[in-house]
Amino acid sequence: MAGEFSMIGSVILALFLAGYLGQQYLPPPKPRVIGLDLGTTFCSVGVFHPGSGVVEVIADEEGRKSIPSSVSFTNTAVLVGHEAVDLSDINPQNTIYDAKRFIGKIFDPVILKQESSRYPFKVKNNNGSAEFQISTNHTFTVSPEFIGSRLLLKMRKMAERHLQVSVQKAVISVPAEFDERQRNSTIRAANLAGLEILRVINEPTAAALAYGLHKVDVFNVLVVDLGGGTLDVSLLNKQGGMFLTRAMAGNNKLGGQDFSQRLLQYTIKRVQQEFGVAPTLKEDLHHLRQAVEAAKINLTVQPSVTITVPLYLHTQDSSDSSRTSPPPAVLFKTVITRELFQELNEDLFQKILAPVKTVLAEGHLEKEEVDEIVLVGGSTRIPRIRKLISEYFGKEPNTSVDPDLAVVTGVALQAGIMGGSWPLTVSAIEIPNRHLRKKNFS
Ligand SMILES: *[C@@H]1O[C@H](CO)[C@@H](O)[C@H](O)[C@H]1NC(C)=O
Ligand SMILES: *[C@@H]1O[C@H](CO)[C@@H](O)[C@H](O)[C@H]1NC(C)=O
Ligand SMILES: *[C@@H]1O[C@H](CO)[C@@H](O)[C@H](O)[C@H]1NC(C)=O
Ligand SMILES: *[C@@H]1O[C@H](CO)[C@@H](O)[C@H](O)[C@H]1NC(C)=O
Ligand SMILES: CC(=O)N[C@H]1CO[C@H](CO)[C@@H](O)[C@@H]1O
Repeated sequence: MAGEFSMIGSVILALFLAGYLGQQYLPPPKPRVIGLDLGTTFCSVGVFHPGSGVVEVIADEEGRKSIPSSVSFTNTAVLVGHEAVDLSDINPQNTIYDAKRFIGKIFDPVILKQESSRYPFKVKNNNGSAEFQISTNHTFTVSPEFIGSRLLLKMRKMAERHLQVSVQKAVISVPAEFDERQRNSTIRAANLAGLEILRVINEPTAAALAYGLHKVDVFNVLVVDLGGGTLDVSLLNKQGGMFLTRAMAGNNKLGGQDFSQRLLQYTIKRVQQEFGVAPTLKEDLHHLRQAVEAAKINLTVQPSVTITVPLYLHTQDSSDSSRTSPPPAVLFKTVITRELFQELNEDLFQKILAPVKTVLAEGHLEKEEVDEIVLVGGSTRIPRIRKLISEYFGKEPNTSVDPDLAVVTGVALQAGIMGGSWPLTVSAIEIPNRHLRKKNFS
């Protein structure tokens, strides 16, 4: 009898060993849950690889890890991301962007009208909800959820192509200020893209996860998220492995677009000084805008850049239609230094500190009590902005993760946790709190 038992024991031991060795030598399972960052201006998708513990942000066919949050409708197709942006100049009324500003929100009719006036496409009021009117060879309306679903579908496809498995589950991030309705609408957008959402997490929490702050000994974390058009500042408390949002403040009308706009105004003035005529042609303004945008990005790593833009500048001879379009009339060339860029924007940069001070006051914290500062969003690459924040706190912010990918990196980690991927055992839940409101400075 004893022999029989020990034989069963050996078999169990052998099976156990085989399982253990198998785990060591078999390829690790593929991620089944993806992490989605559906941003106002860009979206990304990431996964956590079980086994290696590596977070991978998935690139498109061209190697780009962020997709512009734009969807363009033509007679024959619905284009998404970069392809939609390429059409924004020739098909502006049917190229929708910034849909996240409208998703799940009930608007006062006057406010919605004001908001709509900022866009080249038509925003309609459907009993308080925003809808976009599309006019291709027929006229129809689409919801912000529908726009979101096309973006999410594109990211799902990118993940499936890359992983070579079908994906049906995801974790998604939303701004901390999103209410239940906005969260539900975001989930609906994902459902329309064939995705089940296992968890919705706040963007600042995701950024903190990206820095591994759930694993280290910190208590107060300040997250500054400065994107293309909005600033969000959040104060998080970590209690155990969990993050609690203590306070939020921001500015819905401050971001990279404003800094570019200042530079554009400056170049327009320079063109007028040099050639005696202001650039008013659409093409000229488009090329100046592109040059200024590139210069702004370059100035984050270089002390100065030279921009060179061919301009037509002809405005008076539009009556003479017999001539075919002439070559550009002049070559505008100018040097832009980092100092100049800073001078042009210093008052805007200073505005960043107002919501920072507000969240500290609301959280009853002195600035010295902030343990870590996390920077998120492309505009936090601007050296002057980093300096402003580090001087205010007297310590360096956490910047080692690409600020454009910090949120998606954290969401992918959470997706790994939800997918039960070894070796992640930490639970980084966040405590939702309904009564918090974001203070806005715009
Ligand atoms: C719109 O035009 C495309 C081709 O130009 C055609 O395939 C499509 O059926 C048209 N749709 C409507 C509603 O007319
Ligand atoms: C409009 O919204 C209100 C409340 O938000 C609701 O009671 C009403 O039924 C809605 N009307 C339509 C036509 O959807
Ligand atoms: C959001 O969705 C949940 C679950 O489907 C539902 O119980 C809740 O009433 C919804 N809330 C709003 C504001 O739509
Ligand atoms: C931007 O910087 C890169 C090098 O970092 C350089 O190759 C490129 O020409 C620069 N672009 C402009 C517009 O100055
Ligand atoms: C300035 C800086 O890099 N601070 C922190 C960033 O986050 C990690 C935690 O992952 C800390 O160890 C760093 O000190």
